[in-house]
Amino acid sequence: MIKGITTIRHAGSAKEFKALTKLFDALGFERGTPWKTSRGQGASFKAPVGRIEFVEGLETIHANIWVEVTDLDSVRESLTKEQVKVSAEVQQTAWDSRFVLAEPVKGLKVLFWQKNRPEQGAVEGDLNARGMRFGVVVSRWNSFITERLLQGALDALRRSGCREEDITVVRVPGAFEIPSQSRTLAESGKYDAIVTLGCLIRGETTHYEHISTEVTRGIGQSAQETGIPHTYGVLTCENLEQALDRAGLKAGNKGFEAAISAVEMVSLQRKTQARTKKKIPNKKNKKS
Ligand code: DLZ
Repeated sequence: MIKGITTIRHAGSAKEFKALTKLFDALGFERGTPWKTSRGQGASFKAPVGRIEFVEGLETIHANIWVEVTDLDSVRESLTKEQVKVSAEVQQTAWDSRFVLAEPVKGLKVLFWQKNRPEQGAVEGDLNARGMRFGVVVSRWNSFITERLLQGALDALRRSGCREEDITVVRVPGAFEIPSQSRTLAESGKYDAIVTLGCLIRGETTHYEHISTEVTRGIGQSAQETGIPHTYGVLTCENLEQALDRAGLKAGNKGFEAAISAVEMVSLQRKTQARTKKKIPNKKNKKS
């Protein structure tokens, strides 16, 4: 019976509405369908998990909007970048978490919190693409399909907070040319990840097996040898119908998925690199 939960806040003015939507866009929230009438406007933001919680007792609530995050420190940085007022700095709670309290517009407080010990202690990438740079290599062969993959990929990057100027789209003739261009972009050092998009259709492609094997191997090799994450949005299909399904109809859009995976991989790469970085011994403290 129950379909979802929406918590609604009045932004106050159009200026404050703009400030709130700008912040939530920057944090990588997925947008819902907006509305605008002569009486006003609404902007909705989706989260992977929603819940409503009633509280009783002495616990301080701080804000009516609580957003659970996986990387509180990045959120704190975004608040500074977005020049959002922070009413209470990052602090520990009595219930094994940390929070920061923001006031994006006067009188409207948003509490961001993170569990100190996330489930299973796994290292995971986030989906906030702000400040990340992407190379997108897309083939023109079967452009009817690959242009849809490209639209899906761009949509995913923008929704994740990536700026237009941080995305470079490179078009190549066919899938066979994807690996070499991907490698050129990866080696340039200008991109955090490469998204590859193409479409091979068995029934219409001579040497289908050879081309698809070579493309997959080439993209994998470029990723391994450059250390830059590459994600795979190259469709290998039996027929046009299957390709259409994977380019935005029944089976989602593989371009969107490849781009989202790229965002996650960049974030993950940064986290694992930070964890595995060798500590440089401090000479001053070294006993001779
Ligand atoms: C030649 C060819 C064929 C037959 N089929 C496809 C296809 O289904 N999808 C695709 O992306 N590219 C195809 N190509 C083109 C090759 O990938 C390559 O661009 C050309 O052989 C030039 O090197």
